[in-house]
Amino acid sequence: MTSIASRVRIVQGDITKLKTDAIVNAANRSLLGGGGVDGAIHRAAGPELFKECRTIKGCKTGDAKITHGYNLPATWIIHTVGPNLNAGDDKEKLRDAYQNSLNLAIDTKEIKTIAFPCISTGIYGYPQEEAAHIALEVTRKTLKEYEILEEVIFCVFLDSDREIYERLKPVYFPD
Ligand code: AR6
Repeated sequence: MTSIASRVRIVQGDITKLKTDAIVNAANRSLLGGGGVDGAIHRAAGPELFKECRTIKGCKTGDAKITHGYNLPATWIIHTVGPNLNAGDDKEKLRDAYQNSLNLAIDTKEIKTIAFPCISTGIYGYPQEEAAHIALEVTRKTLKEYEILEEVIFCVFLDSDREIYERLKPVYFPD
């Protein structure tokens, strides 16, 4: 069996360029688009994504919903809603957002590679390092349990997040 550490990768840049089976969107409860990574994903995927999102009727904080990727190189988009700390949401919902996104990927059977942005750490105001601990911990537990997931990518955008993930990855995933 391949080691768990070899199934985790940190990539810095624009998540809309990644050719994974699925990318995760840090959306809001309406699922109708917004700023940040959500805006970038809707722009890159094209108007068909908005049409499909309209049929879903939203997503609760901590839940995850799946759509096609349309014009993206990724086949699927898993939309999740992290807690908005600026609105007083429960911090624990970030764990749910990661876990439910991974569960949905596993349930679809055909998703073997998935990329996450740093959910909630932009407009929603979650402290970056604390969020990274949650992302890495949930991912470690899930990769141990489900071999079907071949690769989880943490797609960091900011230099500060790259530094955090590169420092913490060996703590959670020693070679
Ligand atoms: N690729 C990867 N990461 C990105 C990209 C990109 N193209 N663009 C920004 N990021 P945010 P949130 C990073 O604010 O805090 C939206 O309006 C960004 O630097 O996008 O969960 C939604 O509709 C940061 O590290 O998401 C919601 O209303 C991370 O993505 C709200 O923002 C998350 O920042 C969600 O806020």
